[in-house]
Amino acid sequence: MGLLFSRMFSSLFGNQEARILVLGLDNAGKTTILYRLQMGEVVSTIPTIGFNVETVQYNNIKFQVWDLGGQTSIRPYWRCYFPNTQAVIYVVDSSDTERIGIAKEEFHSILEEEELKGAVVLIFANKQDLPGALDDAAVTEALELHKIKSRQWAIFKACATKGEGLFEGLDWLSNTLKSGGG
Ligand SMILES: Nc1nc2c(ncn2[C@@H]2O[C@H](COP(=O)(O)OP(=O)(O)O)[C@@H](O)[C@H]2O)c(=O)[nH]1
Ligand SMILES: [Mg+2]
Repeated sequence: MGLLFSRMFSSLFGNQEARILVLGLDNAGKTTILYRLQMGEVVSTIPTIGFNVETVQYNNIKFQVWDLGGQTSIRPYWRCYFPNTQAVIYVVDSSDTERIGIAKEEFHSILEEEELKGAVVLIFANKQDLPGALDDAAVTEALELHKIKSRQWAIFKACATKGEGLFEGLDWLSNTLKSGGG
């Protein structure tokens, strides 16, 4: 599957530096997705300010992951990672109905960031295999995705542990970026 994903993203941005952020609450399945992509070595760094960032560099594209929620004092430092971001992949634990409200708030506050205004948004309604998981329509509702204005977005059901739904989502993303979104 790594080769497949690599092919999708090769030549997407030419030689231009590009960034794709993979965000969501802790336990959503972000790290699992990063490893599933198999696009290279995952490098984990903890900058002095104290949040963990995982990076996979593929050609000129950086995929970077960190957990939203929690400490508000470190948030200003997230901005270091916003420039040149063409896409945000937002991962939701669809079975965590207790925290879906927090997931919604974090989502909308990230989208308000000036430097992310042009970014395309792909949402994974992850953990579809778990009992009680909200489906894509219910996650759309819970995250209030209809409030998204003037940017391209799409939501896909996924099960990261089985690798299901990831291809479909990333295929949409690469096509959208190819056709000039982001
Ligand atoms: N059942 C199920 N578990 C998942 C799925 N995706 C991730 N997990 C599990 O959820 C936990 C948190 O995943 P992780 O990728 O570390 O989440 P992160 O905090 O967002 O990076 C791990 O135990 C994963 O194995 C999924 O689609 N279904
Ligand atoms: Mg993680």
